[in-house]
Amino acid sequence: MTEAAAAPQTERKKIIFSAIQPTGVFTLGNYIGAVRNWGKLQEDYNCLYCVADLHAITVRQEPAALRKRTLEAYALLMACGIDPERSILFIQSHNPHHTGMSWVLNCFTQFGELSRMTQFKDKSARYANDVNAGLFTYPVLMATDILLYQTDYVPVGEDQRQHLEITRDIAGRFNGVYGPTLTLPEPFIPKAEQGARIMSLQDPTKKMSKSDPNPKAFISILDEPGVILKKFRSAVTDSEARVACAPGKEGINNLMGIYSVLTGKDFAAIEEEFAGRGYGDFKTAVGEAVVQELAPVQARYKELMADKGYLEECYRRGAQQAMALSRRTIEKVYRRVGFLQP
Ligand code: ATP
Ligand code: LTN
Repeated sequence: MTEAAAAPQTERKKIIFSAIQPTGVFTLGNYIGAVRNWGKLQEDYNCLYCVADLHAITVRQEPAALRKRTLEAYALLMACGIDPERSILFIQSHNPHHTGMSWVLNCFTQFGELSRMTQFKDKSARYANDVNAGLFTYPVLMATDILLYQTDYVPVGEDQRQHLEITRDIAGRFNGVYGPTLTLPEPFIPKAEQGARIMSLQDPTKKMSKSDPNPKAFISILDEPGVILKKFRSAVTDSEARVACAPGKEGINNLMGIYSVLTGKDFAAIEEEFAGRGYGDFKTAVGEAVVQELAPVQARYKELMADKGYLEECYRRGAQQAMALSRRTIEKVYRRVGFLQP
């Protein structure tokens, strides 16, 4: 018996899994709500992170652009602190177990429960001319991503909570029929004041999204400093000119949230810092904090993109590592449902 196998269960590091779609350069919302936290978890957990290209084609993508964005997303994850030596960092379509197991789990998911997913309702309204079956079964593929690796925790933004709930329902249903097979994951969602939901700069009642047609609505993490400052200056706020947390001040509250996460100051300290000062000063301060935070990410990204050979080496290794782990689960699942061994 190896030492690792002899170690008591309690000493096993818990498993973390998360993913992001290569549908555009990450926004400040993706960064604060999700990706920024992923690097920090590498110390205490066994982490797997993936670029969800299979999910991205639920909305029509131009092939050359998808290829380019997938590599960029991979490099961006590394630039945001994910170390492929410490985590398994891979591209979803490189591990065929995702599509294989997803079919099985489709057969354990009800039409009714998929119809209730708010992301499906939003996206089918937005892309009304292409409400394809992949968009509908998107949550099943996401559940597969998570369950294939016997994940304990899934760090995501608030908008993904419902998808985590359906993942647990699917796993519970499968285990109910066949006995314990799949680990039920828990969400890891930052507290509201720690950026679980960063809002659009042009409509603070909507979440900031990288596929928003209006680029003024989001900060891309590769935006130049001048662009970042300009976007914050034109952020929609209110006419009261008072930096404070209150209903009807969603725009200001969103900016306070961003500033708070990046500076570590709480809302009371921020109100005090900007008491009696106009929104202009506040918006500039928020913009400067964002510029400062993103400078090292942007520098690292440039270095990485200049060495495609290294990126390729990393994603190839990541795919092998991911496959080695997921093989155990998919083989077990296939056996349990009654597939004859090949
Ligand atoms: P798209 O616009 O293409 O649907 P998206 O910007 O919503 O994409 P995803 O790839 O769906 O981003 O999400 C990646 C991660 O970022 C998820 O964990 C998600 O919860 C988180 N996230 C996305 N938008 C925000 C936001 N505005 N605030 C906080 N977290 C967010
Ligand atoms: N649907 C997610 C991206 C995603 C994901 C996952 C997140 C795909 N597979 C598995 C966590 C775990 C989104 O953020 N839109």
